[in-house]
Amino acid sequence: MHTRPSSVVEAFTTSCQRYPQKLVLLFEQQQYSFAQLNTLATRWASSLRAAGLRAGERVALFQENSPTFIAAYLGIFMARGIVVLINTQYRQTELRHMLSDAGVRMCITDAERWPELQYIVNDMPLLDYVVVHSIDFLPEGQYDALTVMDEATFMDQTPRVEELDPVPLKATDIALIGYTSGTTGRSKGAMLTHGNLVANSVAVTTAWQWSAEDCLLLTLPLFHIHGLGVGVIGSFLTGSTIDLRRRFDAADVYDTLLQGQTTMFFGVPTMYTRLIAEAQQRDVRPASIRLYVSGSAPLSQQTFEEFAELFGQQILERYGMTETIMNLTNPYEGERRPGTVGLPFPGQAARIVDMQTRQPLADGETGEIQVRGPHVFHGYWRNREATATAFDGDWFNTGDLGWRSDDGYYTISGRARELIISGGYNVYPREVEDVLLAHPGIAEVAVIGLPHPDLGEQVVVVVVPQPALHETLDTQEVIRWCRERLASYKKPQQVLFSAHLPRNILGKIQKHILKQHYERQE
Ligand code: MLC
Ligand code: AMP
Repeated sequence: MHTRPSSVVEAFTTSCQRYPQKLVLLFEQQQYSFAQLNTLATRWASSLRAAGLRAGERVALFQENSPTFIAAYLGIFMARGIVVLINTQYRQTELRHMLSDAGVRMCITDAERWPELQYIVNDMPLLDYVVVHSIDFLPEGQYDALTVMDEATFMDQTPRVEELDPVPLKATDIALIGYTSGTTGRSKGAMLTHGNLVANSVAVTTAWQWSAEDCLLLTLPLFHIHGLGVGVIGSFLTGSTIDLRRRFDAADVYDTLLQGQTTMFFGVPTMYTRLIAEAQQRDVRPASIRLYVSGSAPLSQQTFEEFAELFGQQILERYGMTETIMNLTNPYEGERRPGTVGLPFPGQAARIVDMQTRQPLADGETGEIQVRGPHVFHGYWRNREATATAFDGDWFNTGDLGWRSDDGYYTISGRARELIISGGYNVYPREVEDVLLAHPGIAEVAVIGLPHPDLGEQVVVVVVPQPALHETLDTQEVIRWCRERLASYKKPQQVLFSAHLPRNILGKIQKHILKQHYERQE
């Protein structure tokens, strides 16, 4: 038994010492051994330091999956910085909020993202460095007190160093901030420590029998804890290989599975429904791999069964969230029970409490799921109030509703907070409503989630137009308005017009009535 590393860097460098020549990362035509990735990450760290990054300062990663993402991620830790994760689809308003709330000092982005970022950089007083990679030519711009550089120039500004002299990171040091929303529209930065990430990774890799022999096909975006906190850190810890893709593509995944080097695949349910559709068009089936995992959204029994029939394997469903990384898992060796999210990972605890009394409930009774353990986050960034309400002593309130069977399997049955999960991305109705209410042609609006065959749930808006302007407001205009102001996955898939919205005697919109009404019409 090895001693537990105290940081993500120590987990990685321990594997570097053990397996220097082993491949840790495959991406398009490139491949990196542990030693090569270490050299690259160390160069990032020394360049960040040379650019003035100090311990505890925040560096945003706003880019698509690439080796640069992973090297910069490690480099920021080696330089003792804090990583801020940003969804690549975010538009100006979302970027402005997160970069200013986190007080981001540097941002590492790519050519495709840079034009969107460019709009707001001058409004971020703390931001003083932007590094753009995968760009051939950086157009000149006027940036007050801001340095914008391409990756090569940034890396060349510092002498080559093979080793940094790091003051070892402690388990209590903050590693990253992931933005997530609760009941309000404004997203909050969840702070995960190095100790949280490593402890959860030890639990996950133990439970799933993950070893240095594994090769993980990773198509999930690296700006969420599913891809990064589970996929990347688990691979560093175990000394295994990541076969990274820019993004998910069902045909490409299927072809890769047919080649036979993959041992694990992690996905959201939408990816599995698309893999089933892909299999239905193919004559050949991939051989069994060691493990298929699904999470981030509910996996339907139908998908579980169709996949088992076509691929001859049961998907292992697990449950997590940004604040706690992974919470519950179906067993690797025992029964994988469809419709459930399994049992707590080793070293972590869960329970169900009554929504009103906050007292633990008996098996079979439905209440809020609470979790406790070394994986539970440090709190919300600069938001003591939100942190205080998120905890009940040392139990974290997940905001998810569920029940436990008498043999310990948890089932998620709903959510205490308003949330739509579309293709594994969370959409908070309130945020979309706030954006739509600013439209001059909209008098009232309600955003609800309805079932969707591919995405699980879809964003649906019910609009009451301003009487004088109702003729100019159409579906296209509502979608265009959202698209300009929000990440594209938050835009409505359906726009429904209504003369009024059902409200209770206090004036609150009764969304359950709207949902029932439109679900019946589907
Ligand atoms: C993309 N689009 C979506 C969408 N993803 N719309 C609604 N919901 C989604 N999830 C839209 C884009 O905005 C775009 O619209 C169009 O679809 C094509 O974009 P794309 O990038 O080509 O989409 P696609 O490849 O089809 O993406 C689907 C997907 C992706 C399922 C591969 O959504 C995905 O990678 N999801 C994983 C999310 C994830 O990692 N979640 C983990 C969160 S952590 P347009 O109109 O602009 O063309 C967490 C904790 C835990 O939840 O337990 O893990
Ligand atoms: P996020 O805030 O983006 O980290 O999303 C976390 C939320 O995703 C959880 O609170 C759950 O509501 C949901 N979630 C994650 N995994 C599952 C799962 N296996 N089944 C149902 N919901 C899930």
